Amino acid sequence: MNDTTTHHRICPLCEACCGLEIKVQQGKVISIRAHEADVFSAGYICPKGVALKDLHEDPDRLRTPLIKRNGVFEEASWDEAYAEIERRLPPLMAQHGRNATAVVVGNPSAHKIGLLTYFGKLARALGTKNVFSASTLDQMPKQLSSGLMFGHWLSVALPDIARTDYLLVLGANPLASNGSLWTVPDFKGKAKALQARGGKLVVIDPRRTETAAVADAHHFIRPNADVFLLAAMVHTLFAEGLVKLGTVADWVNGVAAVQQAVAPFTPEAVAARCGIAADTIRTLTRDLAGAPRAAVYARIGTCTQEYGTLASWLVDVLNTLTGNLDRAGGALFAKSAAFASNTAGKPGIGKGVTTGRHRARVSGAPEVYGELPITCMAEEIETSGEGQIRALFTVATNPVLSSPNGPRLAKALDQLDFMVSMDIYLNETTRHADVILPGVSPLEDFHYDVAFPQLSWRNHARYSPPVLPAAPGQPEEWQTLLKLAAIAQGKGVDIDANALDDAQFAEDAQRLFGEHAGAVIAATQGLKGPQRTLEVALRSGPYGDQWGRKPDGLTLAKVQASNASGGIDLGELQPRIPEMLRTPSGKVELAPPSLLQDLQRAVQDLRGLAPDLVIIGRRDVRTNNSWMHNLPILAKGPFRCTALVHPQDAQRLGLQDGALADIRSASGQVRAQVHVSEEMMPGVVSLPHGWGHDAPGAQLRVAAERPGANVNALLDDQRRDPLSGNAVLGGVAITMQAAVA
Ligand SMILES: Nc1nc2c(c(=O)[nH]1)N[C@H]1C(S)=C(S)[C@@H](COP(=O)(O)OP(=O)(O)OC[C@H]3O[C@@H](n4cnc5c(=O)[nH]c(N)nc54)[C@H](O)[C@@H]3O)O[C@H]1N2
Ligand SMILES: Nc1nc2c(c(=O)[nH]1)N[C@H]1C(S)=C(S)[C@@H](COP(=O)(O)OP(=O)(O)OC[C@H]3O[C@@H](n4cnc5c(=O)[nH]c(N)nc54)[C@H](O)[C@@H]3O)O[C@H]1N2
Ligand code: SF4
Ligand SMILES: [Mo]
Repeated sequence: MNDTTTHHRICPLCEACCGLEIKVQQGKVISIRAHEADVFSAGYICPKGVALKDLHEDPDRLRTPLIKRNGVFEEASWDEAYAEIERRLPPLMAQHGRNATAVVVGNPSAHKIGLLTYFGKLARALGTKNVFSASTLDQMPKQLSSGLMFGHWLSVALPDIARTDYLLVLGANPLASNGSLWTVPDFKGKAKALQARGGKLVVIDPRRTETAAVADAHHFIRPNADVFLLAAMVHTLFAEGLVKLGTVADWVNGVAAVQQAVAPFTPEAVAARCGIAADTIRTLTRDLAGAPRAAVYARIGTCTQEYGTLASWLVDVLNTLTGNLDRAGGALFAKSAAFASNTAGKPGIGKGVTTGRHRARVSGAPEVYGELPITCMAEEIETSGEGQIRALFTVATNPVLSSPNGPRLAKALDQLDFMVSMDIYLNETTRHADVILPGVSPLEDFHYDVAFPQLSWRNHARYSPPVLPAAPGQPEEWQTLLKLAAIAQGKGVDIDANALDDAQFAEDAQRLFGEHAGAVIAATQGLKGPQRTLEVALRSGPYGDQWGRKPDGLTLAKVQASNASGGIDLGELQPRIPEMLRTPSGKVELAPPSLLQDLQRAVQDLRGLAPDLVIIGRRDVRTNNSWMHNLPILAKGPFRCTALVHPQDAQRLGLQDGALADIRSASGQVRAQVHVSEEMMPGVVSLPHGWGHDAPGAQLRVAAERPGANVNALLDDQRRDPLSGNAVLGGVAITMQAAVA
């Protein structure tokens, strides 16, 4: 009897969001391959997609809540776990106040609709200003520069790779990472097509990466120098009369202010700082300005540095001043079918963004989009006084490995009075918790992507039903979040998450739809949780059926029905200025005052000397941040946590290929295996993050066999981009010497 069923789901493991075809027999996954008919990813997949089977079956993946009693984790029922939280949290809040609690949310939450749309309810119920996330280890600089320029943090200008003639990439390696803040499955195929049309791909990176290897040109840059290079390129545009605004000319404020601000950044003034010759900077600028259609794209390497927001801003200044903003083949904005703030409210104008509405207690770092820098978390736990963090919720995050000075944070976590982790593993971070609440495996969860269609190379709507049923009694993660929120609000543990959700939905409907609220509630009968939220977002969204007024428009049922045929394609990105702007002026703000002011820091630093030897990070296609080293299919093969060192550096430091070396910084020390590599810029060492799986008490049996070194033990939690609060993850001075046993 052939009882095989075929399912289609998008992959939740990275931002590329590839469509998968999953075959199941007798409740077991028998194969995972690319979904050829997927309208968005068109049959692309990387090795990680296949690993969803290993993730689902991983014996170390938690399926039952754990409660720590006398220092030892014991399996518990959900009722027991909630009761333990009810026993400990409300008294603590009553005694020490709301700001004694904190919540931190991590990367996988962006890939689970239940976590993403319900996490805020827990944060609001706690009522604390101590809200942290992996965003301040990652993309906050781009969110801030986009917010300041275009009025909303998810209005990110995306290269139109299918039509461009010239793509300049800085500090990103999409061949390994599959793209970020740019959902672009099969970057390699698209880059090849660009080259086949006669276009050019140019990469700026301190390492000759996999992406650089397929590019038409690659230039090394000193880590942390992108702001200087980009400012010099903008300077050159003005100096050589290459500025043209193109179709957005009537919608741009601040061109003259930018010209004045970049005056000190001549190519000659920045060349040594960047490690790039002045003539090369001029040529890069002329090529960019001269290409019929061009786009500049930059990611992690440019965000996770001291000038992260400035570099992110200057990328879009270049896009704008070369006439490439908001035109086909340039940098365009997606128009997402659901959840996009730049399709909601009054078109063309908005409140813009404000930061610093409150500040971190110890460092004084400003709030950005409601968050404080994650690197402030340890000191906020350690430092006594009003507002000291005593209770922490972690949601899908592993900051002990992911965040600078992880060892300090690990110690701080032990100082907490109470810690709850929503996570699927007992790992380096969650081992410090008092209660661990496991989430469903992605294969047991329905999904619709909230964030990534707002960042996609093409517009689309795809729905993923659950592939396998969840175990009986296993709540969905949004239900867990609602239960925790209810406990924090003193509503007790007995309250039913679904009833709570109904009540909150009724309130939301009243706020959003006023007199039509009753009709919306009636129209969404039978739906609950994020599925109901999704139905509302789709029907009210820019392609929606507007609750029947546009009968051809999208509804949840229509998107669901397209699942087997690969989803709904909503076409190429289109120009959207001015309609998508949400700035108070209704213009693109090319020269936000806070950025011009911060640029003075870079002016002061123009003559700054870069350290001799610095460390940066990297990604490998078979790993994902800190948590996929336990999956056998990905863990096998060559050891990936190696320190890449240029041959000249290896020679001068007496380091041997394959041997161990001690790497020291002002913050810490690790021992790592050396790999001598011509790929590196001399003076720069590359060590990937997410490793260091040797913490006692973690339950990651495969990962523990080859734990690797934690690069974040070398990084300083006090170094941040001051505007966005983003951590500095590269360009940090180190010394290296051969290890003596
Ligand atoms: N040095 C250095 N550090 C870095 C970076 C770098 O480039 N260099 N990159 C940074 C970046 S970009 C990011 S995004 C951060 C990521 O940092 P984190 O937010 O810590 O993300 P992960 O390392 O992916 O850890 C994910 C956690 O979620 C858990 N998890 C996985 N799936 C689920 C699920 O379905 N439900 C629940 N509840 N939990 C789940 C995992 O067990 C793990 O504990 O790391 C940052 N750290
Ligand atoms: N396989 C895999 N895919 C992933 C992840 C993963 O861990 N593994 N993580 C996911 C996550 S959370 C994210 S945010 C994305 C990130 O996606 P990407 O931004 O593409 O990240 P990386 O591959 O780390 O590429 C960053 C590049 O910046 C370079 N770099 C370092 N410092 C500098 C600098 O100062 N200037 C310049 N110009 N370059 C510099 C590094 O050498 C590296 O090549 O990847 C996602 N996809
Ligand atoms: S590139 Fe790989 S990990 Fe990323 S979504 Fe596609 S299959 Fe999943
Ligand atoms: Mo990330």
